[in-house]
Amino acid sequence: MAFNPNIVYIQTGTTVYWVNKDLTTHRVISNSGIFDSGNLTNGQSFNYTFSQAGNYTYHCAIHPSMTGSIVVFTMTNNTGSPMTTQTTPTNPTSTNTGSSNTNPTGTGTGAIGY
Ligand SMILES: [Cu+2]
Repeated sequence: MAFNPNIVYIQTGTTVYWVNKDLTTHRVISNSGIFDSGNLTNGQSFNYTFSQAGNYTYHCAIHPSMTGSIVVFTMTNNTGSPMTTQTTPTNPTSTNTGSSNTNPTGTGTGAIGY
């Protein structure tokens, strides 16, 4: 008897479902006590949504040798800020209209390579 998969990696906000595919009753319980499925008989399921990053270990209350963990991470971009889903451009009107090319002042035209 085991949890399969034994370790699950998810992003914050993901709901994890446990389904008892065994004929034996099992009970998923968090080691820290944040979730408890109660007894699950064959075919019954339990779900829990992980909203904070962390490593959540759990076991079966009936069979303590059955253990597993859920690793919850927050996806970040390269600035370290949480990624957001952007539906509209934040800056749809360009501020660079090409004025640097259309309005050359021409005062430094001979400066290169003197
Ligand atoms: Cu069990």
